[in-house]
This record gives sequence, C-alpha cells and structure tokens, in this order.
Amino acid sequence: MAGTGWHRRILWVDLSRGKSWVEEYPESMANEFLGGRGYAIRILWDRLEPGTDPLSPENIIVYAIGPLTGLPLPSSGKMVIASKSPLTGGYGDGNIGTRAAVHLRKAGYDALAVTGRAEKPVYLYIDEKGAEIHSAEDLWGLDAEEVDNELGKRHGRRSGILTIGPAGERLVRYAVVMSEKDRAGGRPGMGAVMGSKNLKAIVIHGEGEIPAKDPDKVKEIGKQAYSDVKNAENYQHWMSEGTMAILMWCQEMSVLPTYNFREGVFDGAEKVSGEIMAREYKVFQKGCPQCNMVCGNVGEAKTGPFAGTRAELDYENVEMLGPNLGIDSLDEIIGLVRMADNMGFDTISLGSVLGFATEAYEKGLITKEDLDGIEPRWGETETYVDLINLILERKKFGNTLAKGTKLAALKLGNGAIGFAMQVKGLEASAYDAHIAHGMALAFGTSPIGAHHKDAWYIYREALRGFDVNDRQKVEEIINLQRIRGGLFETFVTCRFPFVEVGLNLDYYPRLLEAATGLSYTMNQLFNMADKIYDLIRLFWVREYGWWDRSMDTPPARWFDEPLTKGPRKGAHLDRKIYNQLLDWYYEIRGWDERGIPRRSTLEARRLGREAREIESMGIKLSP
Ligand code: PTT
Ligand code: SF4
Repeated sequence: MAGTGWHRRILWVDLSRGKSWVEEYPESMANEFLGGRGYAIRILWDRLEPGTDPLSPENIIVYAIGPLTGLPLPSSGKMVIASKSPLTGGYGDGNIGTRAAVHLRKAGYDALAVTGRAEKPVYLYIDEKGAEIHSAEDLWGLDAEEVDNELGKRHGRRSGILTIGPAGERLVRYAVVMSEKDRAGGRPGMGAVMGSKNLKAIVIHGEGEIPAKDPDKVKEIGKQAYSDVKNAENYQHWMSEGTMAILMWCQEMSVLPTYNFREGVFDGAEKVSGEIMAREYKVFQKGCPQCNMVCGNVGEAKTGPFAGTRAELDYENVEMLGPNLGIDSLDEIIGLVRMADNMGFDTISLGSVLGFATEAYEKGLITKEDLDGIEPRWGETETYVDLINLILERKKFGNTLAKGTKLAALKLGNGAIGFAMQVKGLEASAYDAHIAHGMALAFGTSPIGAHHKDAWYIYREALRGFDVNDRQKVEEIINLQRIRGGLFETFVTCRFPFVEVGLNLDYYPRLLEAATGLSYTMNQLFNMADKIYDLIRLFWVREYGWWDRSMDTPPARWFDEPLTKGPRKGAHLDRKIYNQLLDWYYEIRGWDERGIPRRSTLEARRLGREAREIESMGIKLSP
C-alpha cells in the first residue's frame, strides 16, 4: 500500500503542442522510487525514446520533489532537475534549493515533466490549475538575475522561479538552471536542455497543503531535528564559513586543485580561505526554504574591476574559478562567480574548461587566432572574462569549449584527453585525486559523471589513510552513494544537516513514516537506492549502446603526472590499485567486469523488463 505523502500526480507539458495535462502514476512507483531522482529515472527510462538527441524537442526534462520536500524539517526546500544530458549523453541531474520546490508540492504535483520545443521563447506559470504558457520574447537574452527580478514583479516575490541565463539559451552544454539569483542546479547541462526547448523560465505558485500522513508527528520529529542541528558542535563554525570551511583543509591535505588539477596545493590559498571570506568579504547570508543552517554566504568585492559586485561564495565556486586558474583574489573570484551565475554557467565545469583552455594554449594545441586574439594566462582574470564571453558568443574555439572538456580534447587530439579533467564528460568537482584512490573511484562511479555529490569520500579517506586501499574503502563509498545519492536525492531534502553537522540519519526513516505511513528500515532504503543506481546505469548503457570500464575511470593526469610540489610531491594514482577497487565495486553492486548490471542482479531488483530491453539491443547481459 502506498502511503499518503504523495499527490500521485505528475504535471506534463508539451511545448511543441502547447498542451499540458496531469497524469496519475501508480502506487508502486511511490513505494519503489519515493521521489526526486527515483521518479526522474523512472520517467526517463519509460518515456524517453532511446537515442534521443538531448538538445532535440523530444528530450524530457523532469523537475521532481520528494515525500519530505517542503515539510517542517531541516533543510527540506530542495528539488531534483534531471534529463538526458547534452554534456555527457547519459543520465544527468542536479539538486537545487529553491522556493519552487515547495510551491510545486503546494500546487499539487510530485513532478513536472516538460517535452517538446516552443516555436518562440516562453515561460511557464504553474499553479493548482495546471500550466500556462506565456511569451518570454521580452525575457530572452536577459541574465538570470534580471529575469528573476522581472518575474518576481509579475507574479509576486514569494513565488518560486527557475530560470536560465544566456548560456542556457546558447546551448552551452554545462549551463545550469538558476533560482533566487544565487542558487544553481543541474551541472550536466540542464540549463541547455531548457534553452533547446525555448523555455526561459518556470514560475510556480501553490497555496495548497503538502500531503502528510501525520503532520503533527512530522512537526514533532522535525522540531527535535532542528534543535539537534542548532546544537551541533560545529554549528557556529558552519554558520560562519559554510562550505568554504573546507578550503584550507584541502590545501593541508594536498587535494586543492591548482592549475587545472596539476597540483594539490596553491601558494595563494590563504588569501581565499573560508576565514578571510567570513571576516573580510561576507555581507550577508541566505539559504533555501526550511533551513536553519543557511550556507549561502554572499560576499562583496571591495576593490578592482568588480568592486561592489556581490556573489555567493561556496567552496566549489571559489576553488574552480580561483586556485584552479591560479587566481588568489576573492575580489576577482566574486566577479567571475557573479558572471557565471548571471550567465547561467556551471561554475565547476566553467573553471575546468578555462583551465583546460589555458593549458592547451600553453602547449600550443590552440593558438591566439583560435581564441580570437585572447591569450589565457594563469592568474590573469581579465583573460578569463574574455574567454567566458568567447564561449558565450560561441565564436571560434569558444564554440568547441562550449561543449565541455571531453569533446574539446577529442577535437584537439595530441593527448589532450589526458588533461581534460572529467569522467563520462562531466568535469570533476574541486578535489584533486592524485593521492586519493577512493575519491577517484567516487568520481569514476558517480551516476552523472565526475561530481562529488554521491560520494564526497575524500574527508573520510583522509581519516582512514589515503594509502589504505582495501575492500572496506569500496564498501564505504557504496554506502555513501546509497545515503547521499539514494536517500537524500529521493526524500528530496538537503544532505548538509547529515553531512556537515552530523544530524543522526535515523531521523529520516522516522520522518518518512510520519510523512507517508510507510515504514522502511535503513536496509530497505538502501535496496531502493541500489535499484535506482542499477536503472541509471542501464540508462547509460541503453543510450551509449555499449559500456566498458574506461567509462568509469578518471583522467590520465592523476595516474601519469605526479604532483610536483607540496607535502605529497611525487604522488599519483596507480592503475593496478584503481582497477582492483573498481573490481570490488562492480562485485559488490552485482555488476559484471564491464560495469553492466548482471541479469541476476536486475531480476532480484525486479528490473527484468528493463534487462530484456537491453538484451533486445544486442547487448548480452552476464548471468
Ligand atoms: C552542485 C554544484 C555545487 S556543489 C556547487 S557549490 W557545493 C556549485 N554551485 C554553483 C553556483 O553557486 N553557481 C553556478 N553558476 N554554478 C554552480 N555550480 C556548482 O554546482 C547547493 C548546496 C551545495 S553547495 C551542495 S555541495 C550540496 N548539494 C546537495 C545535493 O547535491 N543534493 C542534496 N540532496 N543536498 C545538497 N545540498 C547542498 O546544496 P548541482 P544549490 Mg546545486 C552559486 O546543483 O547540479 O547538484 O551541482 O543547488 O541550491 O545551489 O545548493 O560546495
Ligand atoms: Fe540550502 Fe545550505 Fe540550507 Fe542546504 S544547508 S538547505 S544548501 S542553505
């Protein structure tokens, strides 16, 4: 029996036909997939024609929330945005904190799915009555902040607004979806998918109740959880520095990506630390709905060309547009982050692309002419501003850089793929893995490409010892993937209360039961997470038509080019060790040596129909 914590309604919009409708989905979908990423992969598997071009009208983009979203419990204002990725050609998703998540639930839907392409730019207005399609011709070309302001004026500031910037309109394959000026989601090009549909924005306004089996119980458990968050030992430190607290730790550990992940330490790290950000740059702090540990630290540039500009300073943003490019000035980093947010680029991939281009230029693989006269140089912010504009204009080699580092490297040849810092086409987030086989495996096996969200293992790896490469390491990574990539992406709530201030995980099955009436053990939830992982992996195999372990292997740089400075000078990954870890990984997941789920694994998870579909493509599954 399904619980009561769902509307069991998905709002569909077909922009080609200008039509919208509501579909009820079966109880079994709620029971087996809960919400968020679970719903997204179920919808994409069932409804997307295999081999669809991600930027064609036929692609589907899903905005999904979960049974805990929006309820009075810690940090519940989150939403999953998923689609077939134009950057990777496989499953892509992101998780964004936004009022739009809460409004979608209040409007009476568990997900919104959009397909088709409008003839001219449009935006959607969604409420209890369904979806209205409005012209966005006057909004096209505006940056994300301007659109947010304008739609806020039209529909009320309390509404939830998702928008793309010019990067999404121009189909930059690592364009994100923006909300509330500083929130960004959907690293693998979810903004480009919206752009390809001529969909500039979505405004959501709901006034209804969020369904819960026992609202009083949710409130009671939620209240206790809020109080645990606030009383956590490191709460004050978190409130002061947020995610940037980790920057100096990365420097000490020698895992701070520097000069396109060539090194793990940066000479100017102290100038861009969490402490400096909090003491000298922070002007205010903001966050997602229902959160009492808000981490959006907004900093203001004090001097230089960006003086007076404000931007949210998360670790990944500061690192990838700072040390990774040799930039040691927060004044300048703030300018680059603001530019990325307003234009709607993913900061991580953008930082990686700029680093890749600088290195390719240094090595003579691209010339000044290819870059329209620009000479990218480490630490010289103005050259990066020019390069970002070249990518936006899709001019000369900027057009190739708009497709990400993997495609750019394949075009350049000459070994460029070795320093394209990506897995499956998605650029690695800001953790250098020269010394960290575990983090390398987490990047290698993440279901969307090299993102840390499913298993930010590096911290735990340091505690256990970077040089301990045993089976337990792999088990721990899989468990993290189950918790972070399975539970939090289907409940849909923020994982930071658990990850950053140590909120007890036991709260979640209790909250789930109060919200839905379903009583799941942690083990059952882990099984659900594994099923989602299997289905996502099958999706990749279906879209590629083949698979092998090279797709789960990080870039050659970490193996072949040792660190040349810092406390771990000389360190690099070892292929034999990595392959052993990957073998254990496949074995524990019930996947074969190619990284494809075995038929027996799929049948045990009631994915027999999906297994047959793969076999009907001529891909033989291992027993
Ligand atoms: C996330 C990725 C991250 S991960 C960061 S900073 W991080 C970058 N933020 C960007 C940004 O900002 N502007 C921009 N133009 N591009 C950006 N790209 C990068 O995107 C995010 C927080 C953070 S801050 C993290 S880790 C946690 N992520 C969660 C997650 O994935 N799931 C979950 N259940 N809870 C999470 N909580 C935390 O949320 P993507 P957000 Mg993000 C300015 O979207 O695609 O998943 O990539 O959503 O609302 O900004 O919150 O040190
Ligand atoms: Fe949003 Fe940060 Fe709060 Fe998570 S901890 S809900 S990312 S403000």
